[in-house]
Amino acid sequence: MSIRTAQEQPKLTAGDLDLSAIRKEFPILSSMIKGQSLVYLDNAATTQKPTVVLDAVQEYYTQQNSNIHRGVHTLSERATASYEASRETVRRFLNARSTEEIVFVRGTTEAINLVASTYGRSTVREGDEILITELEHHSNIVPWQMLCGETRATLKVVPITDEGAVNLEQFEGLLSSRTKIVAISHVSNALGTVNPIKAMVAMAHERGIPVLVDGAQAVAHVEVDVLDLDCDFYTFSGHKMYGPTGVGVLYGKASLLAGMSPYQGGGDMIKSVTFEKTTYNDLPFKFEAGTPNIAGAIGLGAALKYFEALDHKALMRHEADLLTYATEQVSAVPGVRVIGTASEKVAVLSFVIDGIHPHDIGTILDEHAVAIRTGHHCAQPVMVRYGIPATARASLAIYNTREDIDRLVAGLGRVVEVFG
Ligand code: C6P
Repeated sequence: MSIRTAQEQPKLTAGDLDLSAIRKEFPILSSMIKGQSLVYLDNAATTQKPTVVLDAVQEYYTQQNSNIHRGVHTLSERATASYEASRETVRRFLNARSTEEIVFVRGTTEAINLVASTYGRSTVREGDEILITELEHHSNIVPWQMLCGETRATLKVVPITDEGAVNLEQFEGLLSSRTKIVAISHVSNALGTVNPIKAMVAMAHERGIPVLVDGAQAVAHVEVDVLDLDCDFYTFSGHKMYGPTGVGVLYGKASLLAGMSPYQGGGDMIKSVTFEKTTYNDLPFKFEAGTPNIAGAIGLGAALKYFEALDHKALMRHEADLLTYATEQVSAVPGVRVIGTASEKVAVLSFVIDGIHPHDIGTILDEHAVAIRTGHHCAQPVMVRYGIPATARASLAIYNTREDIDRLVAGLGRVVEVFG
């Protein structure tokens, strides 16, 4: 990997934002791929990491490396303090009431499986229903399907419109006395649609139904306040939020978490063990069996602090401007059809080009050092809804620029020349 020096980078701004300064925080963005500077537009799959996150992980391993909640020695105390400080950072970021409500997990997928396996198994019975939407990621479909298989409950699905929005009337119509949990994405990874979570939670709560929100694609792009949303569970992954892989968060209302059985058994989730009986630890430790991803949690804390310090209004304006620009420019390429045109959408531009397979689009773009994702994006029901096997997806982050979009569009021009 060769790195261009900062002096060689052109100064980039967007409104009041100094994009050059932001980009300098992310070392990998200076990479050269196949002799050209990298254009990274696969942020919905995973975001790049700023130096502060890389440093926090390195600092943990070089100055604190030790197990947590166990040792009385100095390193263990330091590591425990850093890990628990990250939990407080997550609490503040989500505006949760207490750190008891913040469980560190491997990521969104594990968080949803945890809720389905514990809360789900204890509350869902034969004849009950679980309500999801047509735009869910597999991680917010399969755990509920597995639960339905075990309990003989039924998975109900709210359809989406041609634009890719959830129809609220149909959503409300599908809530019934049989519905035991609603599980919905805040933002769709395949379409970019932002769901009106607050209104959906209110509708479910009127009928006493708890709501889990899959926030994997939301946290880096929209403001999340779990008290304001009033959702019962909120999940996200560190790696889509400028943090490390292998760490994520389950927020749950303490009143619900307290009544749930543990997900896994082992160290850290116990108070005492005899062969006859185990007493479980307090929240949130009851759900953190075994040695957790300590470095990951510390890195995630650093990522959230980095993100919190940025000018959010300016960033949201910048991302919205980029999405509009990208949509206009990409739509002008011959044969392009944008998939997902909901009025409320962020950061994701999914599209197909007549007669050209999305994998061919991705391969040619890679020749031009433009990284996008192609495929079904682990949202196969969305592809079925639109009658397509796959899309090409460009997804944005705070460090992307209009120049990145221009490189994408130039690459698409080449795709059309080769395959069109
Ligand atoms: N979407 C994408 O390219 P994990 O893998 O557990 O960190 O996140 C799973 C997940 C759950 N919900 C949504 C809405 C998601 O977008 C994802 C991950 C990636 O779109 C990888 S498939």
